[in-house]
Parts: sequence; C-alpha cells; structure tokens
Amino acid sequence: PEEKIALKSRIRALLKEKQAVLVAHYYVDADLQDLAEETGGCVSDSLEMARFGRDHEAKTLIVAGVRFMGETAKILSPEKTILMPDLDATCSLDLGCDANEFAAFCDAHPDRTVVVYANTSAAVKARADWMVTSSIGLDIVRHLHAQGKKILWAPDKHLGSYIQKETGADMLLWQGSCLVHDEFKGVELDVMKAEYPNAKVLVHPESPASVVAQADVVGSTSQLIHAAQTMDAQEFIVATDNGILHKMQMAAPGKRFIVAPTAGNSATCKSCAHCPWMAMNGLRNLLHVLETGSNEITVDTAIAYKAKTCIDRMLDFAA
Ligand code: CIZ
Ligand code: SF4
Repeated sequence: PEEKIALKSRIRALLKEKQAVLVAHYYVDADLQDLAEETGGCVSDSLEMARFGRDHEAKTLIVAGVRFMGETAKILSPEKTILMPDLDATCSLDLGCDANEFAAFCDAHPDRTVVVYANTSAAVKARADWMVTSSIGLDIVRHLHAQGKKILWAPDKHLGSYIQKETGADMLLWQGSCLVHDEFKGVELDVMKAEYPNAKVLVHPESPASVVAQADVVGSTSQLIHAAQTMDAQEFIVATDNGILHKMQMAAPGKRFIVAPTAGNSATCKSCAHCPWMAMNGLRNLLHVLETGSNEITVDTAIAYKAKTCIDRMLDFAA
C-alpha cells in the first residue's frame, strides 16, 4: 500500500506537469479508475472516453483501456499526444477482424451498409459506413432499417444477433466474439437465479443469447451502471467484466453485486469475467509512460481520415 500511495502521488504530479489527462475504462483496475476521477479525468465507456478526450483541452491524453480506444482518441484528436500504459493491450474482437479479410467480405456484399462496433482497428473503421458502440448500436440500426437498408455487421456475433432480433433488420454477421463475455453461461445463470430469487440480472449484449434471454436489463456498461443505481432491487447478478463492480458499488452503496457464472472458475480460466488486456493497465506502466513519453499511439493519416467519417456519423447521430 505504501508503494501504491507513492506511485499515485508521483502520477498526480506528472499529470499536472505534463498537462496530461487520464481517461480510464470501467474495466481497468480500480486504482486507475479512482486516479482518473480524482485528477479531473474521466472513467467511462468507449463512447464517452472518446468524446471526453476530444473535448478536453489537455495536450496529452493517457488512455487506460485497450488499443482501439487509443486509436479512436487519436483519430478524433490528431493534434494531441495519445499515450497508453501498454501498447499490447488489444481485444479479441479487434484481433478476430483482420482488415484485409474484412475488406474482402465488404467487397462481396456491396449492397449492404457497413456497420462496425467500436472494438475494431482504425483500418476496419476506415472501411465502414458507420461505427457504433453498444449504447447506441440499437438506435442506429433501427434508423438504418427504417430507411430500408440492409446491413453488414462486424465483428461481435452476439451483439449483432441481439440487435438483429430487437430491430428485425436484415443483418449479415461477422462471426467474432469477446473472450470475456462469451464465457458467461445460460444454464448456470438459471441455477444462480434460483439461488438469488430477488436479484435483478444485468447483461452486456456481447454475452451469448442464452444469457441475454435471462436479463432484466441488457445494455452498455454505462447503461448497466445506471440500472444498478436506479432499479428498485438490493441484489444484482452482473454479466460483464468484473472491473465494473467498483463503479457499481460507488454508484449504489449498500447494494449487492454478484458476478454471473462463467464456464470455469477464476483458478482455471484466465479470462473469466475479467479482460486480460484491460488488466495490462497498472500504476507502474502508467507512471512509466508519464515519465518517458513512451507508448505513443499513431494512426496512418489516410486511414485516420477515412475512419473519422464513420465515427463522426455516430457522434452526430448521438448529439
Ligand atoms: O467490452 C468492451 O470492451 C466494452 C463494453 C467497451 C465499451 O464500449 O465501453
Ligand atoms: Fe475486447 Fe472483451 Fe476485452 Fe472488451 S472485454 S476489450 S470486448 S476482449
């Protein structure tokens, strides 16, 4: 704990000195979330992280999250320096959607409007018509469906089929998945619900359909935190990365949060309810990038220019 206190105070001082601001995702370590909040930064989902970074006056953004979040920050703020604690922090959705294969898939279906989830590389976004996040994906697909558009969706198959079911849109799905959410299990959740009959079930739509089907609320991270705070219940079963429990406990003190069951237990399964890439962000590597200015995110200018169009389209829709 003493080492932690020393690391944190050094980080606070350097953030000020370098005119830098810390932007952290709900899934990273609680220490980083607390630091971001205390120092005037932001703790949020990928949509809010991007917007906050774009609008903040800081010269340098430190993005504690995974690579696509740093890239999106750079695309929206090319004049800012974007640093990340670990440049190898990626995402199974991004890894599972190679830009060249994706371009070939799009070329094979030229009649479809291309909608991609935020969890993709800049190069994949550059090929898309729209980018969406889990909080706004439903609304945007509903809007496109109402215009009679047929959709090519990538990369998360669970989120895609959830949106397809809710909107009735014609959607051709890329078959990617998140290694964390894909582990949540419907049968075991059914058993857990019997154990906690008064609990409400909060589910992120990257989870399998058998889990989504049992949800009281299906939503993005910020929507799930809002539900935890406002719903008239004392117990919640939560099917998303357990990093979110920190914020839920703060938002709803006194309520009880239980992580939904996964395929293995935490001893046998490395990615059970916690993203191994989000976990690469820590106080030590955060301090290191502040001290050295290393781990800068760059995005090819032509790709960034194209990718910005599909991100701006979403931001304009949301505004
Ligand atoms: O699962 C993720 O990586 C999420 C929920 C990202 C986001 O949109 O905040
Ligand atoms: Fe990607 Fe899943 Fe990790 Fe989110 S939790 S960054 S979707 S692997």
